[in-house]
Amino acid sequence: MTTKTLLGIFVLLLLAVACAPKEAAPAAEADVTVRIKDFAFIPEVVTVKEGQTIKWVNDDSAVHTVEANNKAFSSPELYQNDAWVWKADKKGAYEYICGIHPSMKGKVVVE
Ligand SMILES: [Cu+2]
Repeated sequence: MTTKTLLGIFVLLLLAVACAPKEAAPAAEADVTVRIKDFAFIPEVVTVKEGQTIKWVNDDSAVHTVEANNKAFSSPELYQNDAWVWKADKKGAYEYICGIHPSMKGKVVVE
């Protein structure tokens, strides 16, 4: 085969890879998921190991946030179907609220 032929095959392969249908990027994976539903965090208390991740998913049409009382974590405003992930990289117990509806309470325990 000539260099030109090899180059042609290479370009075709590149095109094939570039044009292959891609799967939608999966939502960020997490070790534990907390659903935000009907103005509550479900489950209200989650326990993870140090270094694991927690994902909050807002199932409500209302906007919510996830804010640790000790400021260890704070999410942006989560609209319906939005998700937010926090990596629990330090042991401890973290009580949190929704900054918009402070009566919504939850707790993360990192072991
Ligand atoms: Cu809220």
